[in-house]
Amino acid sequence: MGNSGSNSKWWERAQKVLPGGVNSPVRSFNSVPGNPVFFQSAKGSRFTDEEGKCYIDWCQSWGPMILGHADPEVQAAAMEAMEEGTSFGAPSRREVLLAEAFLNRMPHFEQVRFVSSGTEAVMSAIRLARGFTGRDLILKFTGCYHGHADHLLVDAGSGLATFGTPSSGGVPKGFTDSTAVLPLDDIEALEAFFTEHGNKLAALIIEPFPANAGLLIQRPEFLQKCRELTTKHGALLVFDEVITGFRVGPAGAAPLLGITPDLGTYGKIIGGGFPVGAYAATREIMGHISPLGAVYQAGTLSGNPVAMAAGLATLEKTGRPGFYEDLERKGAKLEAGLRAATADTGITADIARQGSLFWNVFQAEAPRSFEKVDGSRMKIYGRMHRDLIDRGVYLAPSGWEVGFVSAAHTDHDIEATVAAVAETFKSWSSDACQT
Ligand code: KE4
Repeated sequence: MGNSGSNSKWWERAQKVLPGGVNSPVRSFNSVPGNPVFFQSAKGSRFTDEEGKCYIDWCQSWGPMILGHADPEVQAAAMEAMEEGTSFGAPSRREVLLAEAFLNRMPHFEQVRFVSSGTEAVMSAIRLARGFTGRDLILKFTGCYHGHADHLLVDAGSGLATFGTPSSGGVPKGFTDSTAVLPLDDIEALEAFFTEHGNKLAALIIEPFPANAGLLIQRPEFLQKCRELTTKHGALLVFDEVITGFRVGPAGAAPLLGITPDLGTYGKIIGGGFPVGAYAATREIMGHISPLGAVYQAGTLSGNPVAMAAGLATLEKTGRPGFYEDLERKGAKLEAGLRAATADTGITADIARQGSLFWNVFQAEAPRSFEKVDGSRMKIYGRMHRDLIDRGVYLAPSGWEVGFVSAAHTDHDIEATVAAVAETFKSWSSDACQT
């Protein structure tokens, strides 16, 4: 298809016309050796690059492709919708159908609004929480990523709550003055924060399974404390489920944890590979969003009919009996294989996993907070990433990101991946950089 050329040729051209050669920074291979491979096409668990080389893909477009790439039913649904037009800027039945399918899976919510990205979903949910409570302050956690809205691009030291200082250029200090940041997995710090600031807090936002600084699985009691303290102080609890929604279970993390958030944000899977984000809450809270209420939010391509069709086909297929059980079986098989491949190699490593989300971490025990992630070990991840690319296995090009098992991954894919990892580690044990 097209003049394929080589990865390096496309990379050279890309850097001339796209900042950093990419349309999203994490694709740039900045934190792993080598340069990006250019995807030419993808199908199921695999993709082919511009040089015709095939890879087993465990990044899966960062989460949307839970069915695998180019799922035939999703493709057909999108094509069918396309034949009826691609964008109306007016209500269409598919928006209602996806909203109904979404809410059927989320009994704790009564209404949903579709937007075009996870960032937009989170930005809108925070604005809604502030409008609903009449308060400005929001609380996030170090290591949690909620998209690139200015007030959420905030970082902070660990330990005590600090008021956010922008962790991105171009964000005025004032934009983050109302964003507080705490470390994950620290109940004392959380309680101290609420004692001092609880009655000023509009919302606490958290990824229920933080998956943007590795997979930092939280203790249930920490998440329960977030729910208890937000309720006590009249603040809203926002679960950012852009990754976990429809990923870690039929309805995502909330029902799995037995915690009902006030607002949820979604993306990735609900678009089936097309740009879709969403936020959901009770009718009471959603009643504050325009055109019903004073909180404004809009979008030209929100509820795009083709994207709705792809999302609907994806939700329908993931709703079939045994879908998540099969994902769990494959996730467990991959985890067991990776652990076996590491055993007796002298390499210090662990695997964090929640269903079909997994993280290879070169530490003795997968940490629960950003502060406990040993960044110096990411170079080992980078070495593994490079060696696996050479062996036709593609992981996320950053040790801070997680891997995704899809329904399209086969036992053979898992066995081939485990064999490639074992071969890689064995090749290491013969050289001085034992890790
Ligand atoms: P998008 O705007 O990228 O659709 O969603 C932002 C977002 C919000 N919340 C969570 C929990 C997220 O993980 C994300 C986006 N995730 C990253 C990968 N870790 C997207 C990949 C990228 O930035 O290119």
